[in-house]
Amino acid sequence: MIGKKEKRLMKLINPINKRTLFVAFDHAVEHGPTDYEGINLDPVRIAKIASEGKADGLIVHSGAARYIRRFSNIKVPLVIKITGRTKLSPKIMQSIVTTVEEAELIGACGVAATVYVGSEFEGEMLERLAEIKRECIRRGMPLIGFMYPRVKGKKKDDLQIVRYSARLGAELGVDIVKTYYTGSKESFSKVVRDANFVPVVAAGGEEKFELDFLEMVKDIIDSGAAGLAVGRNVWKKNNGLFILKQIRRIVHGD
Ligand code: FBP
Repeated sequence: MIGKKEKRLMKLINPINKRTLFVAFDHAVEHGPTDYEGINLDPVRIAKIASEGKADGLIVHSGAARYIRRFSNIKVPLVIKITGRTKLSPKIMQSIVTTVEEAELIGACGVAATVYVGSEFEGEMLERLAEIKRECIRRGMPLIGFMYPRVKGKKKDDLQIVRYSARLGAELGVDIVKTYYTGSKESFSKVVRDANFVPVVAAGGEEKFELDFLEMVKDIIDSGAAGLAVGRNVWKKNNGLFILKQIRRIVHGD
């Protein structure tokens, strides 16, 4: 019999091609609205793009999720980010900001939690990951681990530490690992191979020229990754919906 978790996962990952495409919109928490001056940060606007571009999920915090549910009838599957931090704090750490119970009440198909692997607060974040997993298991809720390296003196997309971080997520039992793209399909295929018992998705990263970004998407898929979670390269663009549709064509072939 298919359990709650499998049913939810089937909404987030295409059960036939095993691929997925998320739109990520947790940036106003992590970076603040002032980093995106001039961009319309209304969650309903972004949810509309995600839905019309047929994203497999939209990653948002609980307040934005509630707002989308209340003020629109957009049907995109929601993944609720349950950890967070602001860039105003010097601590490289994410706290639990929403419970799995709350995410379930809002109707989420999954929850997402960040671990800064290698940060001096890694221990606390891993303990919190254990608490989150316990609740996810109890409620049949898929967990996406944002396994993000934060090692002093190292670039965030350094291959060795990205490989280590992705593998850590797989070992610790998250359902989907999301991590930084390492810049080439050859290098990212190592990340995917190391964590090959869970789907691995790449973060989109900073805004790029459209064609360069689409080239990167092709490389991500050719590396064997399950897909990607794209934020700025969609909702910062004037033609975000058009770009998302192009990304979808590469990820899912339709
Ligand atoms: P992008 O496609 O814009 O990179 O979004 C992916 C994401 O993981 C977001 O979910 C998150 O807010 C952001 O990147 C974090 O980026 P960073 O760790 O570089 O601050």
